[in-house]
Amino acid sequence: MNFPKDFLWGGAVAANQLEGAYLEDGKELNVTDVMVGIARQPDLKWNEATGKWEPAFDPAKVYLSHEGIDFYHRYKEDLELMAGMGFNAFRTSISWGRIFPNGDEKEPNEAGLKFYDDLFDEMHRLGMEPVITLSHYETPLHLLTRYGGWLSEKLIGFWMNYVNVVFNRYKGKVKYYMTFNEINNIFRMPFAAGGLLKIDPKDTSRPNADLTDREIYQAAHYIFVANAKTVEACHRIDPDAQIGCMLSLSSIATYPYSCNPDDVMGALQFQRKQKLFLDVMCKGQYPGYVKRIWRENQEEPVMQAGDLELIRDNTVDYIAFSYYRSAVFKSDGSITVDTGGAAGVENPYLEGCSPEPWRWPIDPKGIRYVCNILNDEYGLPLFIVENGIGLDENLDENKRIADDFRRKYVKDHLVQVNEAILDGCNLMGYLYWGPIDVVSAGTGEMRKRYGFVYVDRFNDGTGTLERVKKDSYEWYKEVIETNGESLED
Ligand code: BGP
Repeated sequence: MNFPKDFLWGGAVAANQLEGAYLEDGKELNVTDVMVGIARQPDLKWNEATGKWEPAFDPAKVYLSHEGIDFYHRYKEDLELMAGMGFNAFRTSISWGRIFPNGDEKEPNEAGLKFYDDLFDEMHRLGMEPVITLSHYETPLHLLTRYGGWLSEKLIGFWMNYVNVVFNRYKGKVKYYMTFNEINNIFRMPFAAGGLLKIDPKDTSRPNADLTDREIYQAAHYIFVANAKTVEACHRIDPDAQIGCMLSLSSIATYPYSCNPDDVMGALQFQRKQKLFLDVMCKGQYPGYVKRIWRENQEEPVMQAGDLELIRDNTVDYIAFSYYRSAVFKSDGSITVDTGGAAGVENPYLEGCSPEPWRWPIDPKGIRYVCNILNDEYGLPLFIVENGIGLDENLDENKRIADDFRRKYVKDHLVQVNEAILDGCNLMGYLYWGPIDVVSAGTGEMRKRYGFVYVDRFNDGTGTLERVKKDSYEWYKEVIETNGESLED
């Protein structure tokens, strides 16, 4: 095994999926607070009188993220459990709304800042490097209902207030930042992943019913400008910190179904929908293929003088990404995107998929493939900040969970990560997604469990919140302890 000595081993979570305390210590609603699953519709209704979208909580739904796994109050216990596996890195996000509850205040909320101060101190005490996402589906709701979110250029200013406060406050405490989690999901999940809401809709049947691609390209441009300004601010305020983009890159492993040139070209065009984000944030320029789309569909975003130079001069330090599965593109088949990446036609060459009802294909070699493509095309350090498997699990009569399926999934993927390192990829680390059971991003449920640690909470909101180590806990611990050598067994 060839994992570097300083390899970052650990796990990743996001504030909105585990903190809970959704209205505590000054925090107001954010985008995920008004939905059960980001792949679904937000619970908002149009108020004709005020001409605004308003929260419309559905009494028939359980909003599990409101309490999460109560990490806000139990983080010390949970971090101890993570440290128990030997983590030297732990990824979480700062919930923007804890720092600026509505997003447009002038002054930050001290209680929110203090929470993350204490959290990061605790991580350091336990020997874990904080790896921090600045925005993980946590845009304050007010910014959407009042301004339209990132459809408005004003968001750049509100965002910069937030990140400037963060960089100054946590200077020296956080070495690894990422800007916008999986921002390439903006087309598929514009509300939660993109932070977009049309505030003067022609169709009020549902939020964003008449959102156009042109509008999304415009919002993406504002986000690219914000990304570049954030990179500049981070480097200036805290020169010892590194800042990366964070993208869902499973879909880089979108294979052509056959050697039919339509399948091959189609797969390439599909990959480019993701590569666009890499090209702008890593190479500092819009690629020709997107300019053609804009030209042919009148979708070119409006840009301010200096935007392109700013983007060119402030590219990210590393590529952080998630990888869950690969997909197959067939020119006459269908292909969709969700939190796991793309889902096209079935790949008969894979060993299988995760059990019902999710059935995510399992393709360990895909992670090596993605690392190699990224290394060849961008030459930047790579950080795998999400990879994992969600399973429906219950404690047996001995209060045990024998999750061999998970162990095999992680082992097979890590073996391929090792291959990628041998191939010459510069891998910074591997953070397993959801080392403790959290609320699922895509479906908003607890039943889809990723953890090495089980949390006693169920889809109906019941449960004691007790934490129990699964069998994989000791196994992952050994992998980390031996810096991957134990994977050879
Ligand atoms: C990624 C998200 C995570 C996450 C993971 C698994 O897209 O960044 O927040 O939860 O996917 O997805 P899910 O929770 O839908 O199974």
